[in-house]
Amino acid sequence: RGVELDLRVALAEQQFALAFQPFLDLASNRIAGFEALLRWHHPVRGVVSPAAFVPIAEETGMIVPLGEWVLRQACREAARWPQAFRVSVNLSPVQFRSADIDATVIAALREANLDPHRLELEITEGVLLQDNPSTLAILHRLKGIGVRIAMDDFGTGYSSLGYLRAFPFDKIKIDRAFVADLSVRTDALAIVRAVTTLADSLGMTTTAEGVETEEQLAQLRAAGCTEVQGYLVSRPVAAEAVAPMLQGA
Ligand code: G
Ligand code: G
Ligand code: NA
Ligand code: MN
Repeated sequence: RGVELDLRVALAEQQFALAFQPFLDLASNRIAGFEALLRWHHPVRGVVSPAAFVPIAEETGMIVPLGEWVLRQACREAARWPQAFRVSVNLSPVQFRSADIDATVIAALREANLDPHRLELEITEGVLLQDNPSTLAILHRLKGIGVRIAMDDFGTGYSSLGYLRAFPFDKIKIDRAFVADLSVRTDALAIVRAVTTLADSLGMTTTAEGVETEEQLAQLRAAGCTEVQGYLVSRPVAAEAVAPMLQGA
């Protein structure tokens, strides 16, 4: 397929880049880390969102080399930051199905000389849905060396509660759909409160995604969220913009 070839060429010709979006710790009001978000700087189409090409990369298997590039690049960038912030990397379920993802992660950490405690992997319940017995072993192995594991897009799937029991996540990312609903539906706040309480009792932290207004921030603070992420704090920025942002922080 044309797109698969495009992706191969793009990887070879270094058309991919990472954008970084900070998350803010609400207790200290300080940046706690950055999520790495993949961008394709297409020579004709301009900047292409991962929503447009990750599904194709998954279908064709290109997500394996592409995901490896993301891991290595994110670790390399984080190692150059002036302070030891965390870096979060999104992993596709397909990366667990093929390839030894744990070896890839460990190699990326070693190559960048990055402390494993600074790396966080964001997985969706799709990873656990595959019912692959090696998935849990891989997650436990990575957690064992200090890598943090976050459940992404929490609340959007079918049986997220079951997945929380299947693996001891360090962090739950509350999907931005719930945050968007905070101003329009009173039950959204009840749901966020329930998730933060649940996370607390399971020894996990929470990050609310897609925070755009001061009102949402105040509600999330009152609900006991650990961290927030969203346009209110910052849009995703280019790698070169991370260090200047930290100097101002
Ligand atoms: O940054 P943006 O809102 O365009 O991201 C759209 C979607 O692409 C989000 O669901 C995000 O999690 C996903 N995404 C961003 N970067 C990566 C990546 O490096 N790997 C994978 N698998 N998904 C990513
Ligand atoms: O699925 P995931 O949570 O990884 O998606 C991350 C995506 O959400 C990124 O593509 C990013 O651009 C987008 N995003 C980040 N902050 C906000 C926000 O405050 N509002 C909205 N609408 N999208 C956001
Ligand atoms: Na994510
Ligand atoms: Mn998410």
